[in-house]
Amino acid sequence: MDSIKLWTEEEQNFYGKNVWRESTIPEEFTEWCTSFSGRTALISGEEQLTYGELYKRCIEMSSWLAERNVRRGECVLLQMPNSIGFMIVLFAILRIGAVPVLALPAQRASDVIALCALAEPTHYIGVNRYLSTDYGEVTDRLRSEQPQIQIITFSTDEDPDLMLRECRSSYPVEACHGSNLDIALLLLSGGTTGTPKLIPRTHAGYSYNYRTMASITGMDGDSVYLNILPTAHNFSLSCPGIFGVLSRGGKIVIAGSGSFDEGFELIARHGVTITAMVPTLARLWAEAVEWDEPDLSSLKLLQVGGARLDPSDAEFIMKRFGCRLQQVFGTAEGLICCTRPDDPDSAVLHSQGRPISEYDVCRIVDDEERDVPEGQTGELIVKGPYTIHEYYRAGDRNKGAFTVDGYYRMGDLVRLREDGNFEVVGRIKEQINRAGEKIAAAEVETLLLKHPCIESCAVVPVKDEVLGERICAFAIGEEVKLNEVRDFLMNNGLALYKLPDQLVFIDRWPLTAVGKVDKKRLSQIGAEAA
Ligand code: OOB
Repeated sequence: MDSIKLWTEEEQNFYGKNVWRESTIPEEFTEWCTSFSGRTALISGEEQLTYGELYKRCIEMSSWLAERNVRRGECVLLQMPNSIGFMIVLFAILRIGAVPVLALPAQRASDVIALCALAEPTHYIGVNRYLSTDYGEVTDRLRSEQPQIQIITFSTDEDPDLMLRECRSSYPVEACHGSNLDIALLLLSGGTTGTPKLIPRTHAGYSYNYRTMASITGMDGDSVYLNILPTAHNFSLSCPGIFGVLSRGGKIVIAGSGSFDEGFELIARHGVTITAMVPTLARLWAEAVEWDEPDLSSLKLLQVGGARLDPSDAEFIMKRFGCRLQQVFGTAEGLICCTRPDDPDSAVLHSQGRPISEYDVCRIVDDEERDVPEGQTGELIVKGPYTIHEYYRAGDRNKGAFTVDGYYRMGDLVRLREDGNFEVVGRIKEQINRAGEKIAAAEVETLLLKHPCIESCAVVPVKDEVLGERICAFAIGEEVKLNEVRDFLMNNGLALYKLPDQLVFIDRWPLTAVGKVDKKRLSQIGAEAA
């Protein structure tokens, strides 16, 4: 592993005394498994594992991996679908003190190759196939382009829960006792295309992240968390996600897919109390509630985050699920904001919440990094006890992403409301620059959703010879003509220069690996459609 830029010495002393724990994540894992030994930790299909059993399986797996040369301080690229096996392998790698690089199951060969070139892992650990995805192309290309990487693939054919029963060994491994400021894992940054960026999260910072979220969401031994989003994503791994729930002795139910029929059944069967979704999925499930009439009475908290949630969708989702909604606005780089379960509806429906830690230092700034006047919109920049100071091996690419005094630039345009919560107005890059006029995609989207024929929409820039960028609106719903939509928007007070230049109806959204609407892909489709 290369070393990374950390907090200043002064910050480290302060956080070390007041904020962080001294332990590493695998040490905490051992504590959880010991304290909650007899309780159920994981459920997938018909399989169940207690904390004690999970611990035993992790130790066996770490011996098995160590025998195959997985070593402390080396990177291991891990790409597995959500499963009990994924958790066993993840905790086994952590126990050895190797550093898992968490690729998402939906990432294809070219992404994996790029990640390997950057992280230089000694191993790739994956599966042969899952649902409709065959990972043969990934492993074939790795064999020819990165022959030094050892490939371990588990077969999912006979054992869909990836219980990996064969992976036992008596090879001795001691649990690694590293420093809490070592890199625990490398997460992928949200960017969908181009060279990937790797996010080095330390044990101290990551553990603080999931422990704080576990306490805000009130996790305890009675909590039952339904894991739907890819486990490798920060939202479902630590907000509170898998780590946060396990740290309190709760149960994790692993869904095999994102489908609502399976999800509703699991919620009713296991008495699920909390789950996390992206807005597109939450809306879909909320619609299905009407005809499926599921029993969702056990559900206490529905977390929605990862992308903008329109207030009218938020209201619809909260009503249909019949439980508290929590908006989570966070990033794999660190900062997590959320509304609190006891916040009034006005905050839960209309804002994206506030930082989870009193030690998060957030500023809203203009192009010249000056703080904007109160209540004005600007870019959110942040530093604090769990936000990174640089990407792993990014060299000059770190420059644009951090300020000279160590703040991470979120790239999001936000406004601080009077109640102390942030409202995310858009992404800096989601501004459309139409002949020099800047248009926030979100403003047009909010008005478009008021149109009776439009169920959901996304507004993106499309390269244009005359305008530089034109405004392209994508919609799902009943087809209407561009002119009618423009008239409608104008009547609703939208400025003339913000009216869409192009309107494209589509059947379903192209999605990124975690299930957010893929706006880059939409820009391409818009260019091709013209
Ligand atoms: C989460 O993390 P990433 O790293 O995949 O993406 C971060 C970006 C943010 O900078 C923001 O642009 C967007 O995703 N975002 C939201 C949002 N939550 C994330 N935009 C509007 N409203 C929200 N609620 O996406 C992530 C990580 C941990 C918890 C939740 C989400």
